[in-house]
Amino acid sequence: MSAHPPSPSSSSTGHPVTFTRVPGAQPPVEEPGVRQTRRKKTAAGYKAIEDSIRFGVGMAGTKNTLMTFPNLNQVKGFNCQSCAWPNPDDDRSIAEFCENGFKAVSYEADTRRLTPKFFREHSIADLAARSDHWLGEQGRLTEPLVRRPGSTHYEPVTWNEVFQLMATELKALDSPHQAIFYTSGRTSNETAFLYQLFARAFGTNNLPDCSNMCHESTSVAMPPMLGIGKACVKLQDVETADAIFILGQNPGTNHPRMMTALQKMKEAGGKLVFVNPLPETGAFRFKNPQDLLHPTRIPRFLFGRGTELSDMWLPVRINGDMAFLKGLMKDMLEHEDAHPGSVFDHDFIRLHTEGYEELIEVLRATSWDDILHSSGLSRQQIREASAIAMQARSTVVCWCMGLTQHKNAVATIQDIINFLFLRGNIGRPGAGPCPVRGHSNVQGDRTMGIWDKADGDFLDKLATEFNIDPPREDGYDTVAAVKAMHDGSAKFFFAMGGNFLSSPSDTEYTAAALQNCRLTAHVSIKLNRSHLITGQTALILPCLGRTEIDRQAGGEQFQTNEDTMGVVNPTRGVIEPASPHLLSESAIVAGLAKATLGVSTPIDWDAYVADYDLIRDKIEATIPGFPSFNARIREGTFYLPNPPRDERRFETPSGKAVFKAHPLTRCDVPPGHLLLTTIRSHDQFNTTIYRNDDRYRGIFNGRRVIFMNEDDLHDLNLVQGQMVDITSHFKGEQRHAEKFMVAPYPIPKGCAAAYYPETNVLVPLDSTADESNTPTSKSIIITVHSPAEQFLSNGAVPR
Ligand SMILES: Nc1nc2c(c(=O)[nH]1)N[C@H]1C(S)=C(S)[C@@H](COP(=O)(O)OP(=O)(O)OC[C@H]3O[C@@H](n4cnc5c(=O)[nH]c(N)nc54)[C@H](O)[C@@H]3O)O[C@H]1N2
Ligand SMILES: Nc1nc2c(c(=O)[nH]1)N[C@H]1C(S)=C(S)[C@@H](COP(=O)(O)OP(=O)(O)OC[C@H]3O[C@@H](n4cnc5c(=O)[nH]c(N)nc54)[C@H](O)[C@@H]3O)O[C@H]1N2
Ligand SMILES: [Mo]
Repeated sequence: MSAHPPSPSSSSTGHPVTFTRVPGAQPPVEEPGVRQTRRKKTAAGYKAIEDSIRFGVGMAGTKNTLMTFPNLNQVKGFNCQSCAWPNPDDDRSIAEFCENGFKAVSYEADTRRLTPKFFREHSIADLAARSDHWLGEQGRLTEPLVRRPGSTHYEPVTWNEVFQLMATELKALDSPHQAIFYTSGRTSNETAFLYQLFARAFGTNNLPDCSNMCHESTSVAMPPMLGIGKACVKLQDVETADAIFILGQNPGTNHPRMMTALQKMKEAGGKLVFVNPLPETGAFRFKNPQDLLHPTRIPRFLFGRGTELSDMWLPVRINGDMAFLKGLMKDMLEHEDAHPGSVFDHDFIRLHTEGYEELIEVLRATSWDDILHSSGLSRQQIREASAIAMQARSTVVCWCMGLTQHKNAVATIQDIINFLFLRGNIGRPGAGPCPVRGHSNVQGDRTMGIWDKADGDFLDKLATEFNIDPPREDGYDTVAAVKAMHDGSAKFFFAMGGNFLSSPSDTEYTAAALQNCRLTAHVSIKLNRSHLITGQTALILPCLGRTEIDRQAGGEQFQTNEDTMGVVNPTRGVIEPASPHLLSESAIVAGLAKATLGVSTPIDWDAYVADYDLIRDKIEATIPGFPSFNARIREGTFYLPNPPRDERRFETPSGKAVFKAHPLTRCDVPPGHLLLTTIRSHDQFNTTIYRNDDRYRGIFNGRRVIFMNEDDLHDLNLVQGQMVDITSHFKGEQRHAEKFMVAPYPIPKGCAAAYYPETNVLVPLDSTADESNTPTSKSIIITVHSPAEQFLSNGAVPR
């Protein structure tokens, strides 16, 4: 099976990419009037409480709100569906959640229902013309739905027919590799394990997941250096670090509970360096609503100005992080040269690492001119950041999508690890790499074997444990899956959650790919755009959410998740399911597996669904780190083993931590062009749009906004509030997105930012990170022009 079929439009150079637009593939352009006001200077505070309650009660009602929140992130309750930030090991607060967790839970615990009448009244085309926000507002799915070939509407269908339909299609394929099984990172460990087992028993490793678009660059960068692709810190290390560097992450919006840890770190005297093209509100001042739960801290919340977080904000150019990291290390090297032994941890380097000399050679060869040009920072800014790094006895580096979604992402992340190695910042308190994962169980899903790569040892174990013959060739990742559907080499698409139309790059191309399938099926809790751009036959399969009680033949079940620090947590729903027709995700996998594989495999799918303990026993038997899984999880949470963190041991081929030296990649943007990064607003979870606001950045009532530097506005003859179209440029191809409001913003000159998923149409499918194949959603070369203007084919904008 070829993993990389031809590119979308490799034949066309120098011309706009002429995709026929698929109606409804992109969110509609018409929006109420968008408004820009002043950006906020303090994160959270009263407004966070007020907003959460208003949104939460409005959506989930008082009863569901009162039933869910006391149980959220409690050991006997359920885990938040929002981000993967960990809970404290002990001493959990009675309100262990944040504003955006509140929104995520309420969104699921919605009291509104999608009835058969709704689907009779709304054709698929009608639904596709609505906004993403509107789709989510219509309530929970209540029964399985089918769109039969040629039909304009979805209609109810029985679960039995659902499984028969899918099994018939799967059995009719010429090869198992014509089927694709996608996963979004909300799926539990138990479902993920069963799901990958089914895909492999069926005969394919086509298991793309949201991780391919997310932290894949991290998962590729870290193992060759550390022997593991996960964070090597515990929550306590973040709270007690002497210095924390945060690169390419907006914790105030996307991991708000991380702010409590940063507050503790600051109160203990730590320093925070925030590296980001944007002055994100959450990085500066934080008023912690949790303070209201501690009598001694209430006055601080009521009368204080909030905790000052960042000691330094470095407004790096988009994708200037590698240059910054090289500058940081080069400055440290200059001090080390002047006073040998004063900066680097030579004992650690000698005893535990290899590749040091090569790194030093690269640092010496990298010029300050290149560093300053590419980073967009001054020598003085780098000097000050380096002083913080050199004074700190322990340093943690956190990063997220601002680093992973660039062409050179893997090499940049490897420079973070190089930086940490130089001062032995690994395997000791308050120190280490901290990639912050996005989806609440995306890390667990990968641990469970959701991976398009064929991992020989794991497949051997599956073969022995289940008496199956799993395929040994790599499958499709997300980008390869889109291409395979587009060129017809894949015909069956199944998604365990997520929004496969709106999350990947090149929306119009992805839409055509999905439409090219014989069957598309989505397991989901609510409607989203992927359900509306379908294959010949389409299925929507409604499942239980994490808030809901999961009753099976063997009684009430609980499941487990793994957070970004490798802690396995139990999660147990507390409210009645939204409808009696919902199945658990595991039951859906089992139904599909039974109908497809029949008695051809010796796996008793019904038994696993009746009692998830049996799935956990199999996880224990096949995946390292889960001894006595069922017993331990009943006692609470536990950490998965992490050799670099726990023992300074590195499971690399040489047993050493490995420095990786790369020359600095310059990122030059042609004159008249800008570099665009795509970001999340404060009121969305990925493609789920809670509301059309972005309070911290001062944007209200709309999402089609492009943040630009004042100087660029001036150079391009643009003014605040003006509507512009955006064109992206890649290898001579052009892609277009219409009607964005110009919003002047403190972002480095030459850089721009706009929201995802509205701008995914601009990201070329072939523009991916080296090695990890992650779409480069954070560096897109664009031009902007007012709609009336005729723009020139070379991309230059007429004055
Ligand atoms: N409420 C909420 N929580 C979420 C999510 C959500 O959508 N909403 N999504 C979840 C998921 S799946 C993920 S992966 C995470 C995402 O969490 P983040 O990575 O924080 O999300 P993004 O909005 O993509 O933000 C990237 C940040 O990097 C900055 N940035 C952009 N380009 C660059 C660059 O070149 N260099 C640097 N240094 N910075 C850059 C942006 O200004 C922004 O602050 O959050 C998770 N949590
Ligand atoms: N341009 C651009 N593109 C990006 C990114 C970016 O920063 N910029 N970020 C990328 C990243 S980091 C990620 S992780 C991906 C996200 O990609 P996905 O994970 O595919 O997308 P989500 O929007 O998180 O999926 C939301 C859908 O999941 C369904 N859902 C919610 N809860 C459940 C549940 O309990 N069970 C099931 N079965 N379904 C449920 C809902 O129907 C909801 O519509 O997008 C990527 N795409
Ligand atoms: Mo993500």
